Amino acid sequence: MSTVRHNWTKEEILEIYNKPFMDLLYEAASVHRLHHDPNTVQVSTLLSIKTGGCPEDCGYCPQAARYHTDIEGNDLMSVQQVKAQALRAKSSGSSRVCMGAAWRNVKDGPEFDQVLEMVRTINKLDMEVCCTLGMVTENQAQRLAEAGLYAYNHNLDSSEEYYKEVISTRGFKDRLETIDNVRKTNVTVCSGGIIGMGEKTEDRAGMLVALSTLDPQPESTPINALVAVDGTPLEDQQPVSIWDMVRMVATTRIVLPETQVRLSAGRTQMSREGQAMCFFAGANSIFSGDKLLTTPNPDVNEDMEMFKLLGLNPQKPFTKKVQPQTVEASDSQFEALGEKPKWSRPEHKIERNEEAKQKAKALK
Ligand code: SAM
Ligand code: DTB
Ligand code: SF4
Repeated sequence: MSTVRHNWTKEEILEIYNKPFMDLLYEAASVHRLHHDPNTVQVSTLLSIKTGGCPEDCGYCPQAARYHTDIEGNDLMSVQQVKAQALRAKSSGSSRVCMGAAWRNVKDGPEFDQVLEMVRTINKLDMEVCCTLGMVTENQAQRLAEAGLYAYNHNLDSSEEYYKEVISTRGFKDRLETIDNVRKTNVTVCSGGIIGMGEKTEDRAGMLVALSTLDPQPESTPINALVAVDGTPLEDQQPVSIWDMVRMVATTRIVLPETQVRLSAGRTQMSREGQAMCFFAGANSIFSGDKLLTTPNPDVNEDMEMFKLLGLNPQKPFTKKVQPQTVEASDSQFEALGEKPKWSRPEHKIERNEEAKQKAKALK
């Protein structure tokens, strides 16, 4: 019988998060060992296939067009460019490629068709393919599934309450709806969030309530520590302490026992000792490659040295679920519907987001 619980309360999760550190670590490591090989860590490579110029106002994000950040924007990459990057990632020991686009949502048309071809191409390299393209409809999720997509990343990012303090251009419910649309296909769900945005411990627990009560729970959960980028509304946030990071990873492991918990943004601020504590507490995946989407990440060789030092082995692709079959575009059963879904635009004002926007205007 499965021991996965879908009825966690915020109080229960807070009690776990606030346990004496050693008790928390011991409990998380015990849960981890019941469900996973503790010496295997999945290695996933991020690829920003379309960078910058995003219409959304996510307070943490350097790719939002309205803020003034130093990133270089780029149009959608070609399938050939993506294939070359995927081959590089494969040869460096990565089993998954996660392609990110700075879009609010997917729109049917030539660009989405190009992304579908990227999915087919990488799946044929026998690597797991993940996409994070913003909100998707069920039909779009089915088309991604048919192309051979293994996972779709769509983060809840924080608690429902704190979400409103960070983003005004869409609502928390939209995020849940996209996750639901992905769930209707055989694509696995990757959903997690960010800590260090000024949220309270209650919000971290609230996010874990939202993730753990999903049934089934997400197959993977990235835990990002905010990378505070100059020009974004959250530029002045203090770095997350390693103790908070370990507590968050450990608590996530306990409430999402079967999920792959991924150390995501923020690893450049973490020592090897800190990361080792996270792996002990149940993290079993990393983003590798010297860049995340637009910000730095540890060097691949350094990561491999760390794996050697800790006796960790990279997970082979399709260990958790069989490889999806790729259906060619000409044999597709799902046509583009050209839907224009009414994703919400709450448009409430967030003072610090407005300030960052005004500052950017003044600099232009
Ligand atoms: N545009 C799509 C979306 O927002 O769903 C996909 C790309 S978006 C960059 C993917 C995720 O990256 C966000 O949900 C957030 O969790 C994470 N992220 C973005 N900027 C970050 C930052 N500065 N620090 C930590 N995580 C960040
Ligand atoms: C996730 O949870 N973290 C990744 C991935 N999913 C797409 C992105 C992190 C982005 C960090 C900021 C940047 O590099 O732009
Ligand atoms: Fe756009 Fe995604 Fe960045 Fe938000 S997180 S601004 S939706 S790229």
